[in-house]
Formats: sequence, structure tokens, C-alpha cells
Amino acid sequence: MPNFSVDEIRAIYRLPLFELLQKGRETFLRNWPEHDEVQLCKLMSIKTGGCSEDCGYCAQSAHFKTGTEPGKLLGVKDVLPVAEDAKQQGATRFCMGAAWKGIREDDPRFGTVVEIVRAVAGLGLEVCVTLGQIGEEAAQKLKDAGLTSYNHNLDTGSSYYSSVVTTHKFEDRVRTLRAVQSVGLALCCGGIIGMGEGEDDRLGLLASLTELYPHPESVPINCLVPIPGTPMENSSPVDVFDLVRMVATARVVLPLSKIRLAAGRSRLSKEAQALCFFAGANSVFYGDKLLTTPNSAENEDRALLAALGLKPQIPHG
Ligand code: SAM
Ligand code: DTB
Ligand code: SF4
Repeated sequence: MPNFSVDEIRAIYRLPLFELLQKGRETFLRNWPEHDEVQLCKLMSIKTGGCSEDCGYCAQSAHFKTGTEPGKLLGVKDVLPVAEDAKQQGATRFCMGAAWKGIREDDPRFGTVVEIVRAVAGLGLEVCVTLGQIGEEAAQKLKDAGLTSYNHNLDTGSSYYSSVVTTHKFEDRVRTLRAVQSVGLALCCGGIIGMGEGEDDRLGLLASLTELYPHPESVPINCLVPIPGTPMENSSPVDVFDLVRMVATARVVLPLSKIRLAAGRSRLSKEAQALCFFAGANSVFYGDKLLTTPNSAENEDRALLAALGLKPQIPHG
């Protein structure tokens, strides 16, 4: 899969909107035989809050007074019933987040996560975790336990990263991505728009994603959910056409990645979401809660897919 420079991506992103939509659509139809399917992913926080990092968007950073109640790492018995219920509701992927800077394979909490991954994979669901920075040994153990994909977002362009986070660097994120890929584990890697970044920062994020080899298996595109108490609490909402352009451009330059409409979807109209699906988005977070904030209601999502003639992804193999 080729990589793209920021200039090449800009030429796509700035096309007249309908041309861009058409390009995204064509790429999607060419590469995805199941183009009427949207993957439903259930998200669960398995260790909430109290994080040492100062990511300016995050409800779970200990640096900001966000009102998020810190919690301990959950165990298999807490998580499995939620995963079983998600499967019952039609989800085919179960994604779990832990608010850590990172974790080592010799930490007993890592052993608990591995047990959780094994148990959820045993249900026949795709499993994804986001645990912060990890090395090759931990990545290998997660893979052996049946993990489908490891989530670690680059979040924005490399030159804007230090305006968002000061406690770690963009290069630290890249190191984790390399460790994950070096053991042959698939990556879920995307970012956020609406943090005050410029167009080139968004396009820089896409360029960095295309430089990953292989391209990420899935790419979440989050719109900032402004969290009271964080430095970004007063950020303006993303322009809907900027989001649609971002989704369509991602589809063109990352043709085989699942493009996930992630955080911030509950603020979008049905029509805006329809444009994103048309442009090639083929995955959403499903269920009434994201990690700490509300998501679109499940019944509304089911109604929207039905109205568009789309269906939840059928479990494949
Ligand atoms: N600690 C882990 C890490 O840093 O990768 C995982 C947790 S973090 C909650 C996972 C991703 O969720 C972030 O990289 C960011 O893209 C997204 N995210 C977190 N808070 C968000 C918010 N308020 N609005 C939009 N996206 C958000
Ligand atoms: C991703 O890119 N978005 C998800 C998931 N990966 C872990 C997280 C969204 C969090 C939204 C804010 C919250 O609920 O705290
Ligand atoms: Fe939030 Fe992850 Fe940053 Fe911690 S490292 S503040 S959990 S995004």
C-alpha cells in the first residue's frame, strides 16, 4: 500500500466536495464487497481515570478536574457479561480502554488484561484494547491471547502534537506502533479533529497513517468531545463538511482500512452521518456510552442504518 505526502493528500482533500465524495465512494466499492455493512463496535472502559498524562482532550487525565471518578482495573467477571450482551445486540467487535501512560508485560495488571482478552476472543468477537505505550513482549502476549488489533492513535499531525500533550512525544506513540507491527499484530490507529489544529495537521495525521506498513487495520476518526475542566473545553464544534472531507480522504488514501466514525457522532445529524457512510466510513462505536461520555442511542443507530439500507456487519468466519 502506497504512502502519500501531505501535498498529495491536500490535492485530494481540496477537491470539489462531490468529486471527493465520488472518489471516496469509488474506492470503497472497489475494495469492500460488503459495502452495505457497517461494523458495530462496543466500547468499554476497563480502567477509568487517574492517568499521569496531560492529553488536553481527555476526561481521564489526572492533570485536569473533569469530574471523572477514577476506578480500579476491572476483571474478567465484570467484562464478560458486557461483551456477551454486546454480541447479543449485534456488535462484532469489543474494544476496551485503560487510562494508562503504558503498561509492561511483567505488571500483574497486564496479566488480568490478557485474561480478559482471551475470554472475550473466546466469544467469537473481534477484540481491541488500548493500554497506552507497550513494547514487543506485551504486544506478542496480547496477540497470543487472541487480540485482533491494538489501538494507539497518533491523534494529530506530528507538529501539532506538542500543543496537545506535553508528558510524552509523538515519537513515543510511533515507537509503540512499531512494536505492535513488529510482532504482526494489527493496528487500530487514527486521531481527533477539532482540537484547534490546522488543515495541514489533519492532513499530516493522514500522511503519517499512510506511512505505516501495513496500513492500520482500522482508523478511528474522532471529533473532539469537549470535556469540561480540560484545556479544550471551549473548542468550537467541527464543521460537518470538514469531517466528511476527512472521512472521504481517509478512504481514498487508506483503501483497505476500516474507517470508524468514532467519538462525537452523537452531535451529528442523520444526514451528516449518511454522507460519511457514503464516503466510505464502515464502522461505528455502538452502545449508549463511549469511555466516559454518552454515545448515540442504540435504537437511533439501528433506525438510521435501516433507513439508509445498510446493515450491521455480519460476523465473517
Ligand atoms: N491511554 C490510551 C492512549 O493514550 O492511547 C488510551 C485511551 S484514549 C481515551 C484513546 C483515544 O480516544 C485517544 O487517543 C483519542 O483519540 C480518543 N479520545 C479520548 N478522549 C476524547 C475526546 N474527549 N474526544 C474525542 N476523542 C477522544
Ligand atoms: C478511539 O479512537 N476513540 C475511542 C477509542 N478509540 C478508545 C475513545 C473515545 C473516547 C471519547 C471520550 C470519552 O468517552 O471519554
Ligand atoms: Fe487519556 Fe490516554 Fe492521554 Fe491518559 S494517555 S490522558 S488515558 S489519552
